Amino acid sequence: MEIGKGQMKIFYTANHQLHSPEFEVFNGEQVPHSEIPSRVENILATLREEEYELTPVESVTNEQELLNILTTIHDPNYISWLQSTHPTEAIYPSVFNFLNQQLLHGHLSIQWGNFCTDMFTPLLPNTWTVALTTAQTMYAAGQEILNGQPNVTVIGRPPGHHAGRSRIGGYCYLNNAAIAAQLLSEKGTVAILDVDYHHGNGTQDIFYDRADVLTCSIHADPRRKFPYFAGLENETGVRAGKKSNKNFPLAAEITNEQYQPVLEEAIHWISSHKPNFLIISLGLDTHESDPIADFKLTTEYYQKMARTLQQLNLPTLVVLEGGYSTEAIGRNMVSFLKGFS
Ligand code: Q9C
Ligand code: ZN
Repeated sequence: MEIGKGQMKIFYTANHQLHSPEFEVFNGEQVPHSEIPSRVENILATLREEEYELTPVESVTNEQELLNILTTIHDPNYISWLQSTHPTEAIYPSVFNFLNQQLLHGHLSIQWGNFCTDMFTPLLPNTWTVALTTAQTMYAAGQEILNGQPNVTVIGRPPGHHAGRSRIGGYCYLNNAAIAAQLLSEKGTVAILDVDYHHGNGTQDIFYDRADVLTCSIHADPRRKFPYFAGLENETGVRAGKKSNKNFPLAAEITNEQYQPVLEEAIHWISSHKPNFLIISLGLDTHESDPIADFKLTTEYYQKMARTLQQLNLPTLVVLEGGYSTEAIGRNMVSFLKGFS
């Protein structure tokens, strides 16, 4: 057994393939969807080759507790609509609600426009089932941390960090990191560090007025990349959450050498707030081969990234966010996991 394997418990969602979007809509055109089952299948296959022990989460065993958490971090109207709506085909929004009155009438493509922000995030017949299983997996992972397991990783889909309190998008439906953060926040201060290529706007939104969950994101500058409408340095939190959010927007083609000092600055910011728990929103779309992104991080670098994160010396929950190279994503995840010892 490799160093570190025993210290890291890995959960995955066994049913993720039931959520399989075919296309997204960009400028009126259908383009193949990037957030597809082969992402997670490639990771699981690579982890099995490397003889990691994997624990599947197959069913929802804590539905009431999950719904309590979900209606705390998300608008209860959104959660109840998602839970009770049973689309028989893929639903894409047609009109977006800009007043937030949530008049739930009309075709499902109108109703979906109450809650979503873009045409990249279709509602599919099994979206709720799969997203809720991933939520259950996050709950189980959070419980492991509370039971004293030092490091836990969740390999799941769909991702979560673009899902905000009442507006979701960017391939995300329920905010997975926020589910675990809400659970852990009952026992201490939580820091969420988002290293996905894209700004973690949903996570920022959910905790923007709270001091008990710090949020920090390193990402492509939103002046040129999704989510476009959030992610600048001057977004630092409000009310009780003043100064509890930190953003690091970066230029294109960032290399390992350019990324590392930013990561160290983020870690310094986090440690100055003395949190009790760390959640890593791990997007592997920062890799040099990613088809929708333009950073230049290498496979080897993810090991160094993980070692750097360990300097915080905190119980750590890692959750997969983006990463769209279905060839490299498994190797990149293994490299990251090897950095834990
Ligand atoms: N056709 C996450 O990484 N823009 N979401 C796609 C490419 C949306 C990314 C444009 C990117 C969303 C979790
Ligand atoms: Zn991303």
